[in-house]
Amino acid sequence: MKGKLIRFGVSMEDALLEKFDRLINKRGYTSRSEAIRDFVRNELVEEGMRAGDAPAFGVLSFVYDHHVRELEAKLTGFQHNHYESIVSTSHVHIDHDNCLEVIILKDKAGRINDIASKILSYKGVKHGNLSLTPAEKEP
Ligand code: NI
Repeated sequence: MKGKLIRFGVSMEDALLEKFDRLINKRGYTSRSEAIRDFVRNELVEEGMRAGDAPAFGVLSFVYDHHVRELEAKLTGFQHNHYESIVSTSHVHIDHDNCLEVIILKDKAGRINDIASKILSYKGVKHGNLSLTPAEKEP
């Protein structure tokens, strides 16, 4: 599939860009554009796998700064709104500023993905990861 190439600008903190450049260099990319295209494709493939109706377990882990205004209240409120999908939540105080939260979810894969995406999109949630496991054995 060869489409028209469109140029767009990306703004990033210098420290983050430096790390990005080191990462793509390590992985053998010769340009930022090539790396970003691949990263976007990978995300789209992942998204496709996660959109399904199949029952699944999800383990969502993420790090956040608990000083960010209202973030803890938002995270707790959101989880209460989805209590039927959430099996358990663990909280670890990493240091003075940062918390690690691990949430175990049980629902349809697509539903778990929607919940996880929303949590990871909150301002102050620094990074996170969702791991999905089928809840039913393959026939
Ligand atoms: Ni904490």
